[in-house]
Amino acid sequence: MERTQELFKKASQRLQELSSLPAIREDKNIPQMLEEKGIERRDFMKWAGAMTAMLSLPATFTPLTAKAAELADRLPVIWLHMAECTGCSESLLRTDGPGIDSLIFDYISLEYHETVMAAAGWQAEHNLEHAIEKYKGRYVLMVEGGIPAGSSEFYLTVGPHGTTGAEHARHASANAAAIFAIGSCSSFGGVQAARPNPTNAQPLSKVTNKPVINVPGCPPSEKNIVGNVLHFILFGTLPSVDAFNRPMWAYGLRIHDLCERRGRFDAGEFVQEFGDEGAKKGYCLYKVGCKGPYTFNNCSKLRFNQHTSWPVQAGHGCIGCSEPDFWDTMGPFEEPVANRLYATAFDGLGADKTADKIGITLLAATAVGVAAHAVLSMMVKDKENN
Ligand code: FSX
Ligand code: SF4
Ligand code: F3S
Repeated sequence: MERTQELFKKASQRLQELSSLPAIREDKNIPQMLEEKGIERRDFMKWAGAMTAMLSLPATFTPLTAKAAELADRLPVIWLHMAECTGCSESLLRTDGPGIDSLIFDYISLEYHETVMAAAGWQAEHNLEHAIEKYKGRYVLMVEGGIPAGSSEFYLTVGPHGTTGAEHARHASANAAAIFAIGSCSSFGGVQAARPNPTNAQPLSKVTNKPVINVPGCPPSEKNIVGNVLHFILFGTLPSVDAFNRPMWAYGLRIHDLCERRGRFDAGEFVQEFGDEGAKKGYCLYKVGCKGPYTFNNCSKLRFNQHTSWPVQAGHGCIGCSEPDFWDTMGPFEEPVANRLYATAFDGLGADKTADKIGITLLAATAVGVAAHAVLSMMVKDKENN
């Protein structure tokens, strides 16, 4: 209890301090902007309540989360793009009816976001320098995409001076208050870094020597992106993280732990092939390749597009997109991993035969979570060496 009170006091003080900083715009603030967009106070508070729960904070923190969202324009966001598909930005900004998350984000990242800003060329470069200078030491840097690091960094250049992606990211990192690698590409290298990684794409954490919080997923949900900003506004510190520098509040549990099909898994009810009777009945997708038992993320709880759906709900297994090197370690995406675990790591038992066996062995293999991922990586490496 005392600890909660302390945290509450700390966050209140922090918000007090932030409110004395100048806002991005003089003529308007976030509550006004939301009102103009037709968001009612009641809905805003409901949203703040949901975000509070998502950040694993007690419900009493809801007014603070609401205040943090209203003060988001004190810590503007600079968002850089490297080698990627822009799916992370899409995840956040292109929901059919913009939610509170995307409205706030849009508002605070107007200073510099290469996809959504109007400027191009020299003007864009000027805007970036201007934003870095103006908000020195207090902007939040978000970087999307893997970063080619050479034989030549010139696989990726940005803007009229031909600045390399790596230089660009290092330069913007130098004066950031907090740095987030958005998406699996920026967190771990992503599809660019998949073998044979022709551009030697690297995660952001290998390019800058400043601390980087990873927010993986290909793409991550809008909630995981905005939740990180809110957390930083509330506490001014980086969240507690797992072994891969992912915030525990978002990546602390496996997809499998909260999956709506988990009862089917436990009962041994599996889709055998796409389109069969089991698929129509919503059976577990493990046998058609679901990697939920090996993947740490909150998709099964929070879903995407304002909580509408997520891969397993849509009928396809999780492909493990928030795990390091998932392109190399999680494939084939429509075959169960246990086929390989049985056949190799577990002494040649052969492919999974019965549903019971899958359940028992899989649970044993995933009880240690991260270790399961290590087993997969090891197997891929072994395969390559042989
Ligand atoms: Fe794409 Fe972002 Fe995947 Fe990567 O997402 S959705 S390739 S994580 O960097 O744009
Ligand atoms: Fe859900 Fe996949 Fe686990 Fe089945 S294996 S319960 S579909 S996460
Ligand atoms: Fe990715 Fe699996 Fe979620 S594929 S989006 S981590 S369900």
